[in-house]
Amino acid sequence: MPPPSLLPTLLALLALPTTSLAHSHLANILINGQLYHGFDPRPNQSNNPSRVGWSNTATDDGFVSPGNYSAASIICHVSGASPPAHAPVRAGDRVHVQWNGWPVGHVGPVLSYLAPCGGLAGSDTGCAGVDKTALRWTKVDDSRPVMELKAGAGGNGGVPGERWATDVMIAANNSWQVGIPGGLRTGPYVLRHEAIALHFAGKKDGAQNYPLCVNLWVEGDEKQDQMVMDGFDARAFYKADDPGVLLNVTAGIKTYTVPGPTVAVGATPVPYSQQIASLFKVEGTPVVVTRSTETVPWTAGVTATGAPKIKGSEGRRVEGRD
Ligand SMILES: [Cu+2]
Repeated sequence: MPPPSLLPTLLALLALPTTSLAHSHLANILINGQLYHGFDPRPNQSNNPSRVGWSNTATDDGFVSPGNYSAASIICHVSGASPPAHAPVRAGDRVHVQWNGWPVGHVGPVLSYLAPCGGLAGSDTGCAGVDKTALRWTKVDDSRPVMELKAGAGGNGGVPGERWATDVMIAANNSWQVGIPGGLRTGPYVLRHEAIALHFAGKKDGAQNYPLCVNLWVEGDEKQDQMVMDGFDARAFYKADDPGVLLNVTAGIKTYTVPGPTVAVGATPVPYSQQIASLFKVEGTPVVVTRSTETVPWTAGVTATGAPKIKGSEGRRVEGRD
């Protein structure tokens, strides 16, 4: 505990929007009480080989700018690359993703998209083997209303504490629950979870997108009607002058226009009132995909991405038991 005289200074520092400090990444993925690992891009971090979070080269824990909205870095962050492992989840479950903290000043929407990997070239290793530019996305959550004006706050909307989606996320221990639609069919999917920080969005190219990807293996419920998936290319989601990414949030705004596609029919976003912190109970066992349609539990000897082809076979080697 610091001396009382220092406290106001420390609190003021915490509230400052920072340019180079205190960005973030997805650290943990929690599903039904089980923990799966995200990816920490900062230098000298040891990342779990069985992580389900895609790697990236944003070593400053930073963001993608509007100037790169049509570049590959907007798909799954800078040089995003799939790990071999996938976190198992049932259609209809909730996936709880947790950031490594979130700065109070970084207000904005929290968005989630899913893309199936099944059927794409390379999907014999699930999402590990596919070309990310071939992924086609369906929006499953746009955190609407994104900003909920506090009653009696005088209409000074836009500032931290006015119940932006990011305020709700911070209150839930920097986490967000993503509803996995009950109508998904069985197979490998990439979850693209994205927060957009708007504290500098009043100037062109000032918004900060944090698009982080996670591999899931969804067990579908065949009794459910199958959801119709959309086919959006992430490089066409946003434009630098969209009203949801080029706006001054400190100016007292009353409405906010969510950027990107609309949420798909059949999606099951989790409302603010149900966004709660959750704790993991045990470490989960991710799976690797074999023969496109089946999985095996992760083992220490698993190799998938870039593994040499088995001689005389078109199939990739997806597991190696030493
Ligand atoms: Cu930041």
